[in-house]
Amino acid sequence: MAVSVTGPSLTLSEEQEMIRQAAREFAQKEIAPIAPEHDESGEFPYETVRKMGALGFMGIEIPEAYGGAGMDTIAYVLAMIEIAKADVSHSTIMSVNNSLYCHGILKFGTEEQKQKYLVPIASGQKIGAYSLTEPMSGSDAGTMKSRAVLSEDGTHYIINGTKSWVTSAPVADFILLFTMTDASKGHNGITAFLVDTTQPGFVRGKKEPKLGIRASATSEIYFEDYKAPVETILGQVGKGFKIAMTVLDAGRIGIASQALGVAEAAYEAAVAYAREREAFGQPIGAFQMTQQKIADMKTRIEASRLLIYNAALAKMRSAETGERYSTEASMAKLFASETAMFVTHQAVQIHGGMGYSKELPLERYFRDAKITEIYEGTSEIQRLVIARNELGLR
Ligand code: COS
Repeated sequence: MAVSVTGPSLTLSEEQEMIRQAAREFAQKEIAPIAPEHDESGEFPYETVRKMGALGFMGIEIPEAYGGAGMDTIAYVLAMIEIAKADVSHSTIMSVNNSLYCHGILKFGTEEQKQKYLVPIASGQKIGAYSLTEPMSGSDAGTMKSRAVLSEDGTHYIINGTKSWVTSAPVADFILLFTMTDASKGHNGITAFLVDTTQPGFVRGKKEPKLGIRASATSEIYFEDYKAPVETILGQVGKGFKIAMTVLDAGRIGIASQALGVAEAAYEAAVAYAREREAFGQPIGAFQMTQQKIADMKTRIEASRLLIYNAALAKMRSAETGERYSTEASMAKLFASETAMFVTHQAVQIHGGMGYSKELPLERYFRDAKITEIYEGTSEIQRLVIARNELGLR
């Protein structure tokens, strides 16, 4: 008997159904089999990431004219769920490329910047990253220490400082960087730059050894008198914080989707195991304690899906109205990431000793799920965003 993981909550278009199928087939055939060895070795999966680019998964919402697949946010979340279901690391690389990098350039970039910095990344020939966090500035993103100083002739900025926890930094060709051009102005002193990682003054730090998403490469980066031409400013000087936040709203929908993907993978494994595994003369699924777990897992998964679709639709409407969808994105990320932790935890428990063994992917799902409650804004930050918006405190 098949496990139903997609409720009739949204009628998909032919195009959306197609990308879901394509992502599912690719993920199950090419990503799932290599995920355990990349988790073990921590090696970046260049080959499958290149193929994801060829399939259009690295710039799903970017118009074809700029190298993307020209699809909508629902298509993006469907593909993300499928990729994450096979491997969260792959979906992390995909999410940063799509929403934290490409989305920002499409929204705020000039035509020239789009040609140079968007086309190669959206088409998957090159890899993009996003860099906001610093060693002493994570959740409190407005307090960064890195600095960009305008040259005397006004042609470029000299950037110095350290950024940390930069997803894909060890492999990125271009990075969307947020740094301070006028510290006296606080949030309004932050500016976004498009950084070319082949230029002098850009230095990569050591790769972070991580609990999960081990095939997605993360590192610190250092700017040592990096020369950023004024043409590489994204948007306007001093508008970087708002760009960073706008882009994170989009990113959070991607993270919610990857959380749902890993939750689905763990849930399907748990249901199959509960049907097969016997104890005290009957399948463990016949025990009410197991049934309670299954019911709660399934309910939270489907609620996550609805919140994700809701956020995706809000983002699509926002393209017309300009209205923010921060609350919808934060609710989706908050609920889906906590669901991913809940479901992977319960799935390990249902599997007992086997859930703890590296012979099955459950322990990897459990480790990978944790990051979704942390990056692109912790659960605490999502609650803060939702509550502030509801209370009119922004
Ligand atoms: N879209 C557009 N503008 C936004 C925004 C959003 N989602 N969120 C905030 N802003 C604007 C505000 O409207 C405000 O503008 P004005 O100065 O014109 O009023 C400005 O940005 C400052 O906002 P605020 O005062 O709310 O900033 P805070 O310092 O209080 O920080 C939070 C707000 C905590 C929400 C923000 O710092 C945040 O999201 N932190 C988490 C960062 C994160 O996710 N890091 C992970 C990076 S990726 S691993």
